[in-house]
Amino acid sequence: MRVKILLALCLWLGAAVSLSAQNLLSNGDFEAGVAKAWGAFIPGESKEKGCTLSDAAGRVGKGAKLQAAQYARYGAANGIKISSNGGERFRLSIWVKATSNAEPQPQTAGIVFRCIFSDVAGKDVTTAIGTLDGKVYKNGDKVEKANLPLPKDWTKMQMVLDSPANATTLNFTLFAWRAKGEILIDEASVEKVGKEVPLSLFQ
Ligand SMILES: [Ca+2]
Repeated sequence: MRVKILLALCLWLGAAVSLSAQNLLSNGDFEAGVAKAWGAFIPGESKEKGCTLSDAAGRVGKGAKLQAAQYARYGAANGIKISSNGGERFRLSIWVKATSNAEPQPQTAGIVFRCIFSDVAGKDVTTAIGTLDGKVYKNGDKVEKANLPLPKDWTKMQMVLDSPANATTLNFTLFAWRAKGEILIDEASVEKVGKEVPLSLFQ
């Protein structure tokens, strides 16, 4: 009897493990500290705006904090190597929360979630930009006109994308998109999923 229960438990645990897809992003949960696998992406226009990426309390355990003294576009970046054959489906997600001192520049997206597939030479093949209302855009032009409030509670942002042929890297960046103050991030994930998972529709 005891053996049967043990066997049933092993089968149940095995099924549970195979059902939950593997997170391909190194240190996606930030438990090893933001210095491992993550880097601050601060474009030239934001260099003088006091932008930093540092450790902070997360939604679960440790997380990270984006902080800017002035309205700035900058982010936290990570990435994975992928097959150049294309056609692999990935689900990307991250949790975000704006602190009480965070403020978006009026008429901007506040926070965006960007995926760039790039080739072996580092050239962008496909770009996708997700906004807080769940929409996904092919470039940043429309994002500039979005007018979205920052989330005061932990909020999940997600995209499902197919990798294009010739892309060898999936670049994952969570941006403060012209916001100042502190934005918390945690539980970033990139999973390979089946074709039954619906793709994000581009605007
Ligand atoms: Ca965490």
